[in-house]
Amino acid sequence: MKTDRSEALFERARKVIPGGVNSPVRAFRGVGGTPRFIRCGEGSRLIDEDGNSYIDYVGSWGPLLLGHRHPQVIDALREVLEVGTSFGAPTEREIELAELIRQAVPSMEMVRLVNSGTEATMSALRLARGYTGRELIIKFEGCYHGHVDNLLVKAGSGMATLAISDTVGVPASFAAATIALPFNNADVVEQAFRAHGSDIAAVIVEPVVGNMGCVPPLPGYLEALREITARHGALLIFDEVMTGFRLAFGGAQQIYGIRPDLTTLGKVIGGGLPIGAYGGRADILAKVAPSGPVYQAGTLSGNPLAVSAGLAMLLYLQAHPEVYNQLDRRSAELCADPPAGMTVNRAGSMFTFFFTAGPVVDWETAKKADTARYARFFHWMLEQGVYLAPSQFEAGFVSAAHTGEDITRTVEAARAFFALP
Ligand code: HOZ
Repeated sequence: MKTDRSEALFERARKVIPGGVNSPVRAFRGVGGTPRFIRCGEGSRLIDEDGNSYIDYVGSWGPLLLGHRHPQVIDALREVLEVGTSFGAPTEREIELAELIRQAVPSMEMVRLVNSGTEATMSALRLARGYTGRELIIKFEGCYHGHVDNLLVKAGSGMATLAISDTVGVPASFAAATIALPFNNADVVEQAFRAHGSDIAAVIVEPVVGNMGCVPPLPGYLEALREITARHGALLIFDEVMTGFRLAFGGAQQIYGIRPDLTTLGKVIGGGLPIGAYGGRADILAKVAPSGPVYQAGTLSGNPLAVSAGLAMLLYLQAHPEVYNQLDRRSAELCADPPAGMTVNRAGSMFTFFFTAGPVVDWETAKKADTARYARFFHWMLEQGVYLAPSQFEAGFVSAAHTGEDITRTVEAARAFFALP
């Protein structure tokens, strides 16, 4: 596979952009080699600057449920270009999107649009503190909620991939306001509340973790978080940046039947454009300025391009609920019959091939994975035209644009890797 142009671009990028990339994981540091510079995407495919075509299982890290350049999304964007790209003033479409989100995710009685998942979690934490008058936050090891100071403690995604200490650049007092506990263990949460209960503002969790690889909750775990937080007057925040509208139209909370107090959403509600949202109980959201004293703002919040693309994708999903069955079926085919020594975790169309015998239920068990072997597998798949996450500690995503043939080709490429001497 020819990669001359990607190599030249990476070299050029490194002179002006830290590490040559605008977000760490895409630099391929977890797997080595040169990141592919992408020229375009179409359906299930990415095409790089050397003209190589890949079946894409990153999907812009989740939001491209319908694949690249879905016609309905592109048409919506074209319409916006005719009327203006940013106003810094309210528009009717923002209300439509908020109403649609509330309809899909009933726990989000009120919704505030922001510009990214990071902004959404940052704002949700501030709101949780403002509402409860408490300071401590519980998060879980290996969960990643964006690059918010408080939440970089024992974080997954790029922090796990690059093994970066969680305190560099983060004031110790900020980190001290976060209690990081093992995921999927309700007893340690109970103990933390016993010790600090009246100071804990919120528990934030990815209901299905995507950022240490895909790790679903064990039966009863999310229910226990709901019960413990309610008993202690703390808020339960579901970070559904990855799972929202992906596992089901109503996200993970629909699948697991849990009503969190607050929910955060990310790029999925923009059909892949930059956007995020936080929302939840109306009495809590009433504390957000200008209704209340918890301040949060942004010129690009509710940006017409992102809102219109998101509305177009979500309306399509609402009109085509069968998409979720298709995603589930294709993902099941992709994840069937893992070879010995490998653990495949899957929740709907999120999956991870862990290079460990498993089971993988938390960060301790995820980090047992053989990352060097994952790197060899990743490069083998890339050479066969399959683009997986460039880190063992990320989830893969199937989209409605993946065909049966894409899945067959991917499975054959993976089988060939395991047949290597
Ligand atoms: N942290 C993101 C995935 N969990 C990766 C974002 C990116 O590199 O674009």
